[in-house]
Amino acid sequence: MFDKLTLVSFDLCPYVQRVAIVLGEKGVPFTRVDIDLSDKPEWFKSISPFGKVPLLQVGGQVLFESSVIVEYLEETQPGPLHPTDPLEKARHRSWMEFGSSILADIWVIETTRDSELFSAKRALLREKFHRLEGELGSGPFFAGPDFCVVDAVFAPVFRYFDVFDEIVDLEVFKGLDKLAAWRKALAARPSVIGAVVADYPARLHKFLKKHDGHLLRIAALGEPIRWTRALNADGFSAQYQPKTTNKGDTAVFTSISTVPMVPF
Ligand SMILES: N[C@@H](CCC(=O)N[C@@H](CS)C(=O)NCC(=O)O)C(=O)O
Repeated sequence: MFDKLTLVSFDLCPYVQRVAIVLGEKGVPFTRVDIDLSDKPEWFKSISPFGKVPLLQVGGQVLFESSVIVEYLEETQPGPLHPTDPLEKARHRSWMEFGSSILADIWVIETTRDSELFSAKRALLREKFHRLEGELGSGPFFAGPDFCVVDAVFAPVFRYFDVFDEIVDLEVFKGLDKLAAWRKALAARPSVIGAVVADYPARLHKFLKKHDGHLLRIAALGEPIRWTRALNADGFSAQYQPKTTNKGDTAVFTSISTVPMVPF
C-alpha cells in the first residue's frame, strides 16, 4: 500500500508535466493541486524550498525537483521506465539533463524581447535538436519500442513547438526526420495528452501575450521568415540571421549569433 500522492502544479509547467507523465505511465492515482505562480499561496511558500513546482507530497513528506521526484517514483512504483543496465540508465539520465537545458532555452524563446538573444537561442536549439537526432534509433520512442523517462522529459519540450509552430516556423526541426517521428509518437501518447488541461494551447498563447516577447513581434510582421546562415572563417561555426522578405522592418532583425554549425 502506498501513501496518497499530491502533485503541486502550475498549468503550463513542463517539469510538472514530466512528473504527471511518469505517474500516468505507471498508472498511479494522484491528486493535482494547481497554484498561481504569480501569486504563490503562503502554504506553498512554506513547503517549497525553491519556491518552485512541482512538489510531490507523499504522506507527510514533501519532495521537490522533478528529476528527484521521478527517481523516487521509479524506485517505489511498478512499471519501470529506466533501463536496468547501470551504464544505459546513466546515459538516459544524461539525456534528461539535456532536456532540462532545452527547457531553459525555450524559456528565453518564450519571454525575451532581445532579438539578438532570441536568435542565439534559436540557433542553439537547432544545434541541440540536431545532436539529439543522432541519438535516436528506429523509434518510436527515445530508446526504441518502450516508453522511458527520457520520453517523459521531451514530450513537454515538443508540446511547446505545437504552439510556436502556429506563430512562426523557427525551423529548428528542419530535416530531422527521426525527431519529427518521435515528436509525433509522443504527442499521441495518452499519458502525454493527459498531463495538461485541454485548453493548454490557449493558456500558452495568453502567457506569450503577457510577455510580449520577440517571438510575437516576428509573428506580427505577418510574413514568412527566412533563416539564413553564413559560414564563419573558422569553417566550423556559423552565423544565423533571420531576414524578412519585403516589409523592410529590419530593425527587428539585426541580430547575429555564432554557434557550432549544423546542417541546415
Ligand atoms: N529544476 C526544477 C525546475 C522547476 C521550475 O523551474 N518550475 C517553475 C515553473 S515551470 C517554477 O516553479 N517557477 C517559479 C519561480 O521560479 O518562482 C525542477 O526540475 O523541478
